Amino acid sequence: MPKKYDIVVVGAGFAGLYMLYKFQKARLSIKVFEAASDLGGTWYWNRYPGARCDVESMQYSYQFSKELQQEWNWSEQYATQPEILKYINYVADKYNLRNKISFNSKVLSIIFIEKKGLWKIQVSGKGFFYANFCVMATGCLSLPYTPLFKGLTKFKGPVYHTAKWPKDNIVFNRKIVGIIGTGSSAIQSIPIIANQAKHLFVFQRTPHYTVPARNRKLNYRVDNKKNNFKKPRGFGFDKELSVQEIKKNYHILRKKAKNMFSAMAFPLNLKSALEVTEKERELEYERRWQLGGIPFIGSFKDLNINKKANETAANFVRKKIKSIVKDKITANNLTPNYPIGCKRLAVDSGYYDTFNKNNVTLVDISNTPISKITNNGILIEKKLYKIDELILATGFDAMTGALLNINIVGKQKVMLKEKWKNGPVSYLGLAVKDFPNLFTITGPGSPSVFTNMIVSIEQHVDWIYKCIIYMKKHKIAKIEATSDAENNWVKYNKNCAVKHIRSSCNSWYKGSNIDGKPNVFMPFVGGYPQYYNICKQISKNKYEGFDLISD
Ligand code: N01
Repeated sequence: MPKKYDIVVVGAGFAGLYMLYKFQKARLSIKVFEAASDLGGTWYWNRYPGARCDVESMQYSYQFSKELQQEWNWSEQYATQPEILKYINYVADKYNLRNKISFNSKVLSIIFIEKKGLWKIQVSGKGFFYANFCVMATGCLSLPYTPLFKGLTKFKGPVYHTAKWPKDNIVFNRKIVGIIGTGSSAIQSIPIIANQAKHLFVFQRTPHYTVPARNRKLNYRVDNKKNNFKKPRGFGFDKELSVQEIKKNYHILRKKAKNMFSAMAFPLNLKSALEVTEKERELEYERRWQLGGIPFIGSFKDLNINKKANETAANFVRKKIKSIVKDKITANNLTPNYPIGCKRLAVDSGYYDTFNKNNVTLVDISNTPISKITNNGILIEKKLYKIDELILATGFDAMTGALLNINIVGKQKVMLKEKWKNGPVSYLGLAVKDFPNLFTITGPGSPSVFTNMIVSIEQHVDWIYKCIIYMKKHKIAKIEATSDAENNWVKYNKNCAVKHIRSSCNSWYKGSNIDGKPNVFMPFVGGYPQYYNICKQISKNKYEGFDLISD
């Protein structure tokens, strides 16, 4: 008889770990299965050169524990992948969470056994387990995507995927390197690889917008008498603000963040880009460009919802590209023609400037896709680009990939794969009809990738925790989204997306990066505060939109 747990969690990244922490004292048995050999999720796998988070470190961290928040010291405004991994490990050790995690344990299938009213979980190499509840903490960007390039397996040299980077210290000294893709991962790694490689060929299908990070060491003030916390614009965006001042006022900044669309605190201009003079507009864009990071998109309140307003910001960045990149053809090829922020805005350290280096060549493949990969290079029409090593920065099967990679079968043998064949449908991005007692942390249909992920993770875990404790207290055995609630949520999601700039171009938000994936805008784009209130109201109304089935 397989071992039975109250709760099985899939994934030991930020979400799985917090889930474990939350239920540690709940007198419920809980087990986490993780495919990797250690903690970290995204931050375990994405070890490519230059990998760091583009949400400020002091925001991209847990807030469930005041003590943890006070004792951990980040070194830079934007933390590197190794520092984030160190932080996750610190949290696991501090709260003694490791002993409930089974590593090297890939979940293959999760099947609802109606007779028993339990989920049966198959784990590679570990056998079968039963659980009352299944919580998918599988992440939004965790299944790497490798396009079906003809000849890829024939390439003689090493092939790396940014999202599955080896643990060894890979250095590209004296190598001719080809990188395919120009999304955030490529944008972060290209400047570093260009400093090492003999030559770097960047194969670009679509140019991406990116703004400078202006990353810096955080300010640990020795002289604590001065108080700069008078009118904080948000965490590290105040260069004067010391870590001590931020920590003293963490609750104010965290609250400010939760009232923002993206659950991130940064200065937001409440004027429309179209109500100010051109001079004022340019000044604001320049100020933000100098400030660095994601706040650029907060230059005016309507950049995400008004195409004309958006065009003013897009034009500013287009001009910047042309002023930085000296070669005119390269500059033109690097200049996007779609709205800014439609594909996720990237944050870089010297990206555009890298194309001024003699050892870097941008290869525009927008009209002439890669014909094939040969044993020693990349063939574009008749031209062979000879390379020693190949990097695939080709992204992820986002939002649904990791979930559908597991054979999840619900009531009456409904397969999640089948149910989502035309795109994901869910209630709140948290639950799916026909899949009772199964929750998806930051699932499609929730704000997830449009927010500071840690805030959204904590909100979902807290909600699930409250729900399970409520069920125990009221002797409820099963919770399942109703058809109506699910349909209404999907409809509402669609309506929100139509008005938003982010649904106006091809991107992984829509699944358009993957051949054959349904073109459906997946994240909820109504903003974190609205979403938070909806979830809160639903639990307050005794789980409105869910069927609750007693023991
Ligand atoms: O992936 P992407 P990513 N032939 O999908 C190209 C997060 N992230 O790993 O745009 C040629 O953005 C594709 O071209 P196109 C962040 O949310 C966060 O870079 O589809 N090219 C594109 O250029 C980010 O948005 C951080 O035309 C092909 C690239 O590959 C998300 O992860 C850091 C191709 C893929 O770009 C994904 O970023 C890094 C083909 N057949 C990532 N197929 C932080 O800082 C695809 N491409 C937190």
